[in-house]
Amino acid sequence: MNKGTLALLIHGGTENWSAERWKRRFEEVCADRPVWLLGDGKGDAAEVRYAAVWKPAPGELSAFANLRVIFNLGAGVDALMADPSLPKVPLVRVAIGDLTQRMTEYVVLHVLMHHRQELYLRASQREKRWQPKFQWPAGAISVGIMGLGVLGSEAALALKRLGFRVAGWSNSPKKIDGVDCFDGKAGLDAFLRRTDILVCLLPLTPQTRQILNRDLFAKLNRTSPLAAPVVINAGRGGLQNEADILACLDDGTLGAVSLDVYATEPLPHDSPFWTHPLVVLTPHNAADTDPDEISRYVARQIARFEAGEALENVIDPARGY
Ligand code: NDP
Ligand code: OXD
Repeated sequence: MNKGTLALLIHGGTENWSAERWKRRFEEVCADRPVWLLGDGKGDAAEVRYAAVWKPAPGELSAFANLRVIFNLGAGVDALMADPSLPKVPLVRVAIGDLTQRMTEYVVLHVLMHHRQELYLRASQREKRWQPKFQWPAGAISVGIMGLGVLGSEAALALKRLGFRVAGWSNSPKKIDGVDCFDGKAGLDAFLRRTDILVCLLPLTPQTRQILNRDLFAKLNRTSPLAAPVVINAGRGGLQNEADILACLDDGTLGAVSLDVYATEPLPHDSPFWTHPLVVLTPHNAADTDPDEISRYVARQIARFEAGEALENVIDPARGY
């Protein structure tokens, strides 16, 4: 029997994420089924049962009338959810240890960077200035994580182990050992009030768009042991109001930011973020996941599906994540 074709819809990406590289990987891990790269012109759209996608063009997936499952090759599905023609089949996202571990590294790195006054110390080095400032212990600093899902909960535990006071905020109530958990609109202000370093690991949905704005920044701990609160965003650029970030850095509402994601990516050359002394910028690589692991994960999900088992990490279309 002809196994359902897996179609790959891959756009953009680095050499390691190129369409051809993905095709070779999937041919290896799905050796018993045809793997069709959209654009190579050889496949029959009616035979396609599965699609693995990275930044597909809006409408592209609607070409497959017999599609059963869509696999997004990343964790965030906001771009797919914005496509009104997205086929109404299960949409599976990536949630694997390799990605989580890399995001935890990013969060720990940037929390420590701000806690240990790295911006000040690097500037001192450039100016040959031997002038250490008082250093608070980790236990004096409250880190607040927006989003206590796969990524946020793991980062929370790692920060807890380093001695920080850690809180988190999510949609539904959570219980995580040693982490103060807040939820819903009603819990947001209390969560912000105690937060010195805010880490955002939310998905981008209509409810969270531009949630990182001046009103929210003004509610962070105004008596922070850090000179002013710090924001770290590795969720999505659409979560942040970029004009507000710049204005709040300039008037002291915020002390510094670390940004991995932006409203427009790649970040335009004329963005003030590139040169702002209080911005630590990375090019959306907080969790640059191993593609071999991702292709094996997708192959495992297809095997589960065909064995009649439940798919894992399926998006809830009503919630949008
Ligand atoms: P999850 O779906 O596991 O977790 C999302 C969390 O956000 C959940 O705790 C959820 O609450 C909470 N949440 C969602 N909406 C709201 C809301 N309106 N109010 C309060 N809390 C809310 O996602 P992941 O942890 O796997 O990933 C999070 C995001 O990180 C991705 O969507 C993606 O955008 C981004 N990402 C960025 C990467 C990068 O390299 N920069 C790499 C990978 C992901 P609840 O638990 O109650 O549902
Ligand atoms: C993702 C990402 O969503 O890379 O996985 O941002």
